[in-house]
Amino acid sequence: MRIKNAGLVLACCTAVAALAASPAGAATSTLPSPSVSAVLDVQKQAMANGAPGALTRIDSGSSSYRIASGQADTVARTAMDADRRFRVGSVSKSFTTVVLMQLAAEGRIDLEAPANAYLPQPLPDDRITVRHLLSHRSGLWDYTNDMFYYTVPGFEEVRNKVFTYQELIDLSTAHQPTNAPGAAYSYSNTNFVVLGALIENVTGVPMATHYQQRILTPLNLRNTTYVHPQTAISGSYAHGYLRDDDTTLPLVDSTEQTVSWAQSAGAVISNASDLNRFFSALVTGKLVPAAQLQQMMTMVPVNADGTQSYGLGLRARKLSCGVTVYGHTGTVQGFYTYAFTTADGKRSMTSMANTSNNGTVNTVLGGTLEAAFCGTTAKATTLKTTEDETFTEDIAPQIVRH
Ligand code: REX
Repeated sequence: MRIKNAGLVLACCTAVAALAASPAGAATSTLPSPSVSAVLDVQKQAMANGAPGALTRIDSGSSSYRIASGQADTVARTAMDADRRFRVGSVSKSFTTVVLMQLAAEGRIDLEAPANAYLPQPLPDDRITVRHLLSHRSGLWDYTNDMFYYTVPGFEEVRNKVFTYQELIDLSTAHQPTNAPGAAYSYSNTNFVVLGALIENVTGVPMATHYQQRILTPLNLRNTTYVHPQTAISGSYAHGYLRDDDTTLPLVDSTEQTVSWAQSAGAVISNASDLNRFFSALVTGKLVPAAQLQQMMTMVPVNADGTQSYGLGLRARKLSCGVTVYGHTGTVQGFYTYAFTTADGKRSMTSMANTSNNGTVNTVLGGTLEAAFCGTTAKATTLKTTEDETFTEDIAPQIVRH
């Protein structure tokens, strides 16, 4: 892969952009060319709404675009760059799904079987299947609703904690389920914590080893690690800055934490280059056999207009230019991530803003999908600036989070 760094520095402000121009004819699909200026516009808007910085990397055919704005570290005043590592949050769910689907292909796990057939300690409802967990249709309550009801106190409470899977599952099953198994989509971290417990119980092998042997080593993802419960991020990384519920208070540096509250649902560390390679490899069949991939990519709409949908550990977004992209989003304290690829894996994009608990920034950052895949600025509706107007499909309608 050829990467040319034009190293454009915006004179006006803290924004720095490093990008490679795509030569004519290099595009490998019929999509419009990515719009670097639209990406920069989104990054600027993310910063105007409170993100210290943002990064985007687009890999399109043989060309790569690396675009960054603002700061990776607000104390050292280090500029953001698109190679930095960060906590990817729920993008980890796609990694966990790959491990699970490989085990399914090996005949060791049946997606239609009750999860209880594989767990060391049974869930309260025998009807919950492995497929229900992978598609967020188990009805298991998301324990993070309580854990992070008060954002910064909730975070500080768990920041250095190490949980067993079972402790997290018990926090969930202390609540009534949100729905009967299979009856509805209700996004819940509990599902992917149960899957971690299930995979480790069936194989006797820790998730860290599965990720390494089944994904990171084969794809040579050298910037991707799963170091739970270590708290530091090694190498070149972006600091994460969590916003308090009292938005007049300063941002909290939330970089260092165990992420034990998420584990197989959200504790992977990576960078944009590796995430692009991961999703491109996934959709082109380099990680799971065709039958399993087809199941992962079979989508059910999860919002009213059908532009957002969920498969198995995989999201899809239908964009304004008609293209559907596949990947995942992530939120972990201090970091918002979008990582998506086209169905043919020929164009991939990862964006990260180094703040969280700021729905406006998360919504704005989603505009990099339009910029990267449609070459356009995001629709006005996705760039609204009040929190009330932001929407995430991840929070069940009956749940109130600060
Ligand atoms: C926990 C709250 C967010 C963070 C969460 N993260 O459930 C999972 C994830 C791992 O990535 N899910 C996202 C905190 C939604 C996804 O799939 O895209 N919020 C924050 C609060 C709110 O504490 N009171 O914003 O950092």
